[in-house]
Amino acid sequence: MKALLLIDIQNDFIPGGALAVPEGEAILPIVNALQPHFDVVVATQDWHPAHHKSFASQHTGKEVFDTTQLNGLEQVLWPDHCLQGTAGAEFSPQLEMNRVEAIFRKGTDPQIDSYSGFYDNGHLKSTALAEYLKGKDVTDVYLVGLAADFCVAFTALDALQEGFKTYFIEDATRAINAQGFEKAKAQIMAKGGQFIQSTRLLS
Ligand code: VGL
Ligand code: ZN
Repeated sequence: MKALLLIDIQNDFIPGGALAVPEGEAILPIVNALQPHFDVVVATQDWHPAHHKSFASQHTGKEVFDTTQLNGLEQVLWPDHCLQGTAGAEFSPQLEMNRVEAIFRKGTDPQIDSYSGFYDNGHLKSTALAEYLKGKDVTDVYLVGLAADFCVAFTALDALQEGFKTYFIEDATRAINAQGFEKAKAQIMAKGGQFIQSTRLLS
């Protein structure tokens, strides 16, 4: 079985949002067109409480996009984004949601950041996404969403580690940083992940 994972397609990651990914809106028609080609469609949702430790606002003397250490891991400090219950945390109104059968929220622990849909950055806690997909006999996962170099990339690495055949639909993602994306891409390919274009699935 094949699953399409919609990663963090939320207002805050789209131009106009708090942590806008350049051209983030361009993926929406592609993501919507892809959905009917899959057995299972699930979504992840970045869902932070106020005062989340990934926010630069919580670290005196630090600016947005500075880095710090958090629980022994390097942490980029972000603008406040995807606050629980706010419009920025909602899925884009242009995202087709009827086929989405489950939503996995992440980043809910104020002390721990969570890019991947499967685990937090330190692999301390699971979202149960892997078990959910395995319970549906999913063997292949296809990734779309925002941002290519953070949440989509981390989800791809965890999917590979969980033993899923992993496809990164490159034109259905956009990155915050092009160089960061190239680095992540090399890492994912080295672990067996494949990068494809949506046209391969849509024709
Ligand atoms: C993301 C930074 C912080 C993402 C989430 O969805 O890629 N990036 N939180
Ligand atoms: Zn976040």
